[in-house]
Amino acid sequence: AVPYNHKAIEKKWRQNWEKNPVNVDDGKKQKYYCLDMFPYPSGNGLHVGHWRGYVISDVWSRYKMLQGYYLIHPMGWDAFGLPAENYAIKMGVHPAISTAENVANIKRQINEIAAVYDWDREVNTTDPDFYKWTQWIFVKMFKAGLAYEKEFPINWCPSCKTGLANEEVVNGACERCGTPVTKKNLRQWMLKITAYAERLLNDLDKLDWPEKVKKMQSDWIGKSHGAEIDFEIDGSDKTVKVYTTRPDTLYGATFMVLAPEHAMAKELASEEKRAEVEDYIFKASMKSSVDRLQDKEKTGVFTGSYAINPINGAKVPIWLSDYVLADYGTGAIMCVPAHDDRDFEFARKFDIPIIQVIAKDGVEIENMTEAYTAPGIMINSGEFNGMNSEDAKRDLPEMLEKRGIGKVTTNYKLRDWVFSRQRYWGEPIPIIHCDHCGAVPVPEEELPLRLPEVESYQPTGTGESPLAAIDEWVNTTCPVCGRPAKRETNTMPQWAGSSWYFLRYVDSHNDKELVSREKANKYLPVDMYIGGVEHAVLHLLYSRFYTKFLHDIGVVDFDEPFAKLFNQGMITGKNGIKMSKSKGNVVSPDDLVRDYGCDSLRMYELFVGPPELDAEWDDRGIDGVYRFINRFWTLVTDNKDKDVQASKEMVKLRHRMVHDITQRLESFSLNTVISKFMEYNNKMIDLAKEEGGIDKETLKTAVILLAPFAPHLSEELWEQLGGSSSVFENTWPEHDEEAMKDDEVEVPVQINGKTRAVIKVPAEISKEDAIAAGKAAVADKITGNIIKEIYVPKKIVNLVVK
Ligand code: ANZ
Ligand code: ZN
Repeated sequence: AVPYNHKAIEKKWRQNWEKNPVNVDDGKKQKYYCLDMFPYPSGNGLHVGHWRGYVISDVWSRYKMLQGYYLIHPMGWDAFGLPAENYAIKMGVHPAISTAENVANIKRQINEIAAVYDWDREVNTTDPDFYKWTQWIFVKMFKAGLAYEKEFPINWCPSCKTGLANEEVVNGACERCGTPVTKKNLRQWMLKITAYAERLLNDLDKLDWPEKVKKMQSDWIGKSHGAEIDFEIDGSDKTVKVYTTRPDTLYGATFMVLAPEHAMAKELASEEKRAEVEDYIFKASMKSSVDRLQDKEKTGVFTGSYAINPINGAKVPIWLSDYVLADYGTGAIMCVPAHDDRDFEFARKFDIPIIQVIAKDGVEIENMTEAYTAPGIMINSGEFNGMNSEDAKRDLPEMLEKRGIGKVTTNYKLRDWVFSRQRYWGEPIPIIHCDHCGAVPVPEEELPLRLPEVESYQPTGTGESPLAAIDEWVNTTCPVCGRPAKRETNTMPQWAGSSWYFLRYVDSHNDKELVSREKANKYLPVDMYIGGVEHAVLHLLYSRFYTKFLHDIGVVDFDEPFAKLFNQGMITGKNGIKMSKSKGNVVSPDDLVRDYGCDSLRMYELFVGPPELDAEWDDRGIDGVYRFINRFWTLVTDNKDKDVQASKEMVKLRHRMVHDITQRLESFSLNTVISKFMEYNNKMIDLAKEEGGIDKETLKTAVILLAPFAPHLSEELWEQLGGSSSVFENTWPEHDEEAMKDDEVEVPVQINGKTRAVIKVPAEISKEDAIAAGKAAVADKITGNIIKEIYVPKKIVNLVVK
């Protein structure tokens, strides 16, 4: 037989697919939209880790194609952002040029995977035809009151010299460069994602997503129920509002803490405390968020003022401390050291009284060494004594509301989205500032507002983007009153384009609309979204917000973008270290493709482990997959011309193979699909030997089952088996439960040579199972100890009893 030659076969079928695309919309098929998270076209190229996600999504896509769907399986480029700009600063190359080079390079590398991407749908977020719509969405949000300006201390990366969203700060450091993030007071464009908090939370129920990701989103949205309680300031007619989720502990509030940024922080300072308070406020403002988060030791300053606990009239000192965040709740808290860890620590350090109001098992704890945070029975709480604290927690807010000292509230951790960047390589925010008319959007018909050329990409560090230096661009006229006006010079964050790109794929050449309603309804939403889990609270939340907004303004009819989500694990280098150029542990796919072929590498990418888990890469393992492919090749090519009738055994094997492969595919257990293939391949080889060959239908079935995984090989073998068109024109094989069953045989069960019963068992039953079935059938007839058990396959079970 002709040996397997991956080079020739893969070349042949690539050319063939180009001429005769296998995924076509005949208008009758149902659609299936399988989406990859589109890549950032970096200059580093693809390594075997990048392959994994693309292979997983392609296998799934080809499987869906074989199930008869018309596939939406697009690819594009998330190409705005800091790396291209940093490269421009270093090398002096315009980001548009380096981006185009990188795109061309990565596209070539992605094509090596042989995924069925529909390149006609390709999008690039830096293409004016694309960002026209990114800007259009912004204008619509502005008109809907969801985009607004605000000056406040934002997260600031001193190295990238730009503001960052909360989501871009990881453990207090810049997500991009790892530099500790500080605060800077800047005018920002904000998107009011908080207006969608409740829907973003509730609609998680609709989604077939990993529970882990849903939990991360709901924690990020962070809804909590509690009360706002007013504390009067002693000797003043002013009050301070606190937010608490534990109103049941109100009697135990022995002090109050305000965030240093709280509006009343300064005025609460008494004469003798003023200098100390101002010093503390200043120091807190200089502290980076890392320090604030990581400080082990609590710090604080007493303001010299007191508040009145509204429930019992107790006078409690008011402190400032940076463990209270300015932008959560009311920025002020009532402190209950007996029942809150942070308050306990603070009270211990500054010698503030601790009053226990919840008793553990009904008894007061003597000499508390730590806060008691669990529920219990209320004590030292006047009229509430003896009540269960959980009941009080539920009922108290309403009671306080009735007495006019509080209000039932819910709070969200989710903040509005800081949407401006002081950088060059992003979509210009389409706003014009007019002294008379305020912020005015660029008229929709004038979009796209093109990013102008600049001389220097260097961030200015003054809080203005490099665009601010281009006078001819900045100076314009107001679209409303025609007076001289200035353009907004901030650009959008990288997330802007990726928040909606999946919509554009289904109508990527439309120059009239973002997407036509007809196409949107026909092809969207996305059925399966595949990508890394690192996007759980960033991109995946923003996309949901954008989709809901576009739904609300009537652009699309659905309000969730991604019905199903799959997060693949990472491929790591030795010892689980992330593959990256900087770590020097990158494995390039090129040599492997050259030596083993694309099909082998595709299968090996899956074989390395459960797709949802991280897997350590080891080149050597690919040999096993390559051997399997060769053995399968030989099996098919050796047997394709024999005219063999399928035996009952072979039919059974075929149906079981269809069943096992399909079931594992359906449950996304793609690594075990590969091992099942190996197992069935061996079984087919053995049976073919026994029976002098293997029937065509079994061979064809195996070739179709393998097609999503090894498409070139399958096409070639399909052709050799006499198939007239592509293997992907077939429909996915179905199994027949009846045909999968083992034959049954009747077996006499003897005790000491005497037949006592007859059992029906599968012909291929194991010895243990046959004897167990035999024993059960004659259980009431066994009178002594069994000293020997015999099973002659398909003939007899004999028990020797003494
Ligand atoms: C009194 C109390 C007693 C509290 C007790 C807790 C335990 P979540 O669940 O995260 O919403 N808090 C409120 N605003 C804060 C802010 N701006 N910065 C820091 N902490 C703040 O937490 C709400 C609880 O966190 C609130 O309930 C408040 O402390 C604190 F035994 O009030 B609690
Ligand atoms: Zn004007």
